[in-house]
Amino acid sequence: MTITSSGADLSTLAQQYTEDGFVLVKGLLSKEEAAYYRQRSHDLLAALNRKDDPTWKSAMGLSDGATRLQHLHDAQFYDAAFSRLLVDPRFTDVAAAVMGVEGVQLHHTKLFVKPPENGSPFPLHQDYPFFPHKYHRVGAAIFHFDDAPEEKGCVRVIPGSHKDGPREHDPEGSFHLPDVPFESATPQPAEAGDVLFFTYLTVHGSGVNVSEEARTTWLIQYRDPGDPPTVKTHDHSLGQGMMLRGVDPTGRSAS
Ligand SMILES: O=C(O)CCC(=O)C(=O)O
Repeated sequence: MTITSSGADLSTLAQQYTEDGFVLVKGLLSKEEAAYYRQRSHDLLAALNRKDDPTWKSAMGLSDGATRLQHLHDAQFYDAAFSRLLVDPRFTDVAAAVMGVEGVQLHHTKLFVKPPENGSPFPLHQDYPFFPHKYHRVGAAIFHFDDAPEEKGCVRVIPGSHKDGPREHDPEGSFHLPDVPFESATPQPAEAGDVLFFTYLTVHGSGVNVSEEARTTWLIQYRDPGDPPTVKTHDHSLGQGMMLRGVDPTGRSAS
């Protein structure tokens, strides 16, 4: 049995991920670390002062009115604190274990702040159509830098949905799954420091932040370096292909 530095048993986490398509690792970061990253996230977004809002058009139907979302791709290219998290063994050991491989490669990262009262939801979707790979060994880890109860628009997943494989998506559309009821996904409330790992085939989304506090998360999309993309897409991400754990057995750099 291998115990992670957060106290979790790696083989149990891997079993859950295989069975359910996701696993919530409690306390992977300490509360102090989460608070530190929360502050850095908000400072970074304030310093950049970007006006673009990545709220999905298809998210409109999930809220009563207009919602807002702040984001930043590839925060590790702006602040070295995020680079350190990328190679932190507490994260990379779990990412390797759940994929059942030694090497973990970076695909991209996304910092999200859902502002209080009207933080944007994400309609249910798979990440697969955005960047399909041959063996589907691609996943996401959502780091929670503050508490994310249901009223803050926590992530929801449909347990076991990854087992049905890639779903039909409208290539011209927004890639959300309008035929899957939002309520069919199970909320995954999390505390500051928890990290939610899920496969890119797992159907997931999240609700509106109707609380009085922002929800702050950092999503790291990782993959098995031995799993090649089948479509050349989403390759603009800075640092894609960087090894986060182990060695790239293919000798191939980012593609
Ligand atoms: O952060 C969330 O609430 C969900 C994000 C998500 O589903 C995505 O970026 O694909």
